[in-house]
Amino acid sequence: FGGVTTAKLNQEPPSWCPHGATSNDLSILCNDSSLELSEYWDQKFSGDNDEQERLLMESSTLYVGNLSFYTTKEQIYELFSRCGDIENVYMGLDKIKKMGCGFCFVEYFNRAEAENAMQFLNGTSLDDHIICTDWDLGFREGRQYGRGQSGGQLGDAFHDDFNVDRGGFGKQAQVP
Ligand code: GTA
Repeated sequence: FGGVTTAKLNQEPPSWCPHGATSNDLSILCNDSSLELSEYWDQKFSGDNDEQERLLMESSTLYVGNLSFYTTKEQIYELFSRCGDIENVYMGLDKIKKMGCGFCFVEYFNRAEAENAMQFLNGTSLDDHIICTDWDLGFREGRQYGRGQSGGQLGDAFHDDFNVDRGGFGKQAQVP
């Protein structure tokens, strides 16, 4: 399967991953809690909370986080198409450098395929990164860009561990 690696599990997902299970956790094989909504709420969504919840409950789109900045769209297709037919993949981009910044959205043709991916791919290792999946309310133009001041993901400005594939230490951690 080309660049996809799924066996190496020497990392924990970051604490900010919306769903905490890793592939070491057998509960993801049979526990529907992996399908529950996370606590993530898109602050920039223009509708109200009820509408956001309704969209999440009906969605066939997943947010995928903690990717290496170097993971390609082809690798995402390769891994996520194991769970169903993919309509689109939108790679997350640093809004200044226009380069990968560690997340993407995967749009399936139907909800059942997206549920498969939530159950079986959350916690998988891809490019030596334990990736995390979350329900998403649906891709809109602009959502592919990181919202942090430096151009990347907002959360990357605050992590305090070293991760060269995600830009080293977070910006805040670099401040003496
Ligand atoms: N469906 O979990 C997610 C998710 N995340 C994390 C990002 N997106 C997500 N979508 C779903 N589920 O389209 C989407 C966003 C956007 C794109 C890039 O990815 O909807 P972003 O990561 O740059 O910005 O988004 P976002 O999502 O607005 O940031 P968020 O989640 O509020 O903050 C991320 C983390 O940063 C927080 O959990 C916290 O750990 C840290 N953080 C943020 N602000 C602070 C702060 N002031 N102090 C300390 N830590 C902070």
